[in-house]
Amino acid sequence: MPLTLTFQKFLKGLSGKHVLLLVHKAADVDCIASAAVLKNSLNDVQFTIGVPGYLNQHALRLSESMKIKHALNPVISDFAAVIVLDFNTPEMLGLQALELEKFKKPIFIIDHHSKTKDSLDFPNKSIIDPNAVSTTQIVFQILQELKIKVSAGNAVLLSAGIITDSNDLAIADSKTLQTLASLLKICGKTVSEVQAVYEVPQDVSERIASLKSAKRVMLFKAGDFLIALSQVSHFASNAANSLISLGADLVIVGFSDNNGNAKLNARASESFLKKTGIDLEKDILSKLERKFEGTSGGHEGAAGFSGIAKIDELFQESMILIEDFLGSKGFREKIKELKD
Ligand SMILES: [Mn+2]
Repeated sequence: MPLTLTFQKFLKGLSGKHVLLLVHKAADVDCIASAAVLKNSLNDVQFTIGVPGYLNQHALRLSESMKIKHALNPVISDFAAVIVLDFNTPEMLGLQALELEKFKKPIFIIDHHSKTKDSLDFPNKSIIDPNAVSTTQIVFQILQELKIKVSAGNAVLLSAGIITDSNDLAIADSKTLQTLASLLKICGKTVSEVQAVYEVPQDVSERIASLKSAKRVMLFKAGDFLIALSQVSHFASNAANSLISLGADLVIVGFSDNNGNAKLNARASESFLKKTGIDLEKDILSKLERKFEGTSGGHEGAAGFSGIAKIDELFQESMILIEDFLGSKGFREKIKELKD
């Protein structure tokens, strides 16, 4: 049975009703775009786009530039039905997981993530295709099967989901590129014109901070890993991200003022996270609290510390913790400073 028939059947009973298009926590471009396109395309149903928690910065930018209305932390039980988009485990809802698990009215899932043992399972009420690079790719297929015309605006949204979820096309296969080609033809845009719809423009002071942090970088090498430390007083998190894009594996950008108030921002690259299994918050920044007055927060790939300390002392202690961590994981090479 063509995948869309099940969806059509599901929609049939919902005409005129209030249905929630529910995306995952830290909503990304793919899920917001999928929700917006379904809302724009299926006119018989009254849709609300619901976001648990918050949108990531690209999704937020997309929702502003494409005027996508959404409700934060919607009351799930208020709706006649729920369409789950771009996830299939309740855990992806964060604090609202239980609310969905308790929801007894109809639920339909459209997703491209592989199922796990924790996946929600509704026979004949899901389209889960792990071969699709993005949920928007599945949504496009649904619209084609339902013979619903894709407007230029919807083509931009569907393309945006494909581009972001394929890691800027790095993992796009021929089918993905064929789909994208048809969508770009409809909206008459190039890939970079679609990216401009969700990319966040940085103002001049943010860019100055990033460039200064690159100029002031202290670089260390441990085997094939590069660790970068740098100091800027503002926009440290942007600066840390830009040092990662320049090729560092682990970055700590920080600053302390004359009163001894200090802040650190740490970032790790995807490949460093995968190879070492590091959790920046758990393994490094939270351990600074033992030696310095202050608090840390964050998660594996991005974390921060703020407290009372001199920046040099914070850097020094961080490097000791990093060396200990790498040593404990079998990366025994001593960290050496790279001087030019
Ligand atoms: Mn996705």
